[in-house]
Amino acid sequence: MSIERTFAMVKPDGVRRGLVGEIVSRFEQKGFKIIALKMMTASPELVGEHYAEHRERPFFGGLVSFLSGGPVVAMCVEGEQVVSEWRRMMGATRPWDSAPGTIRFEFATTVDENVVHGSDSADSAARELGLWFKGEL
Ligand code: DAT
Ligand code: MG
Repeated sequence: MSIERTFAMVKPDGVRRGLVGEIVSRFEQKGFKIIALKMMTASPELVGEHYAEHRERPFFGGLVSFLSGGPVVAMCVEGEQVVSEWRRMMGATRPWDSAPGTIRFEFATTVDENVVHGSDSADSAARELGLWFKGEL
């Protein structure tokens, strides 16, 4: 058994489109445990820190204004292999590369508004949970 925690998020496009229930229910149907969940509007500073690895990319400015431009739903989710499993449930970054049945396949058409976030490794999960749920877990 390898019980892990990951950081998951419904991005502003997902919240705006009323997909929070759909996405939360995927965790529940799968059997993963939601440890914490909150709706919030993130500051550009928090989003910039969250996406620090992309700071030099041409899309960084747009990414930060999109992510800080409306409420998101931030979650800490626990379960066996949940870091990689949630990435699999989300689908590929570019929706046209994502597999049928995944969230990005079913609900997204563009890479810049792709509905959900999930940590890409155990180290990223620990870092991102520390940022978004500082002192709360
Ligand atoms: P993921 O969200 O699958 O972890 P990532 O870490 O490579 O993908 O990129 C983070 C986010 O940045 C991604 O969800 C959407 C945005 N992004 C990535 N590549 C992009 C691009 N070429 N143009 C616009 N936005 C992009
Ligand atoms: Mg990423």
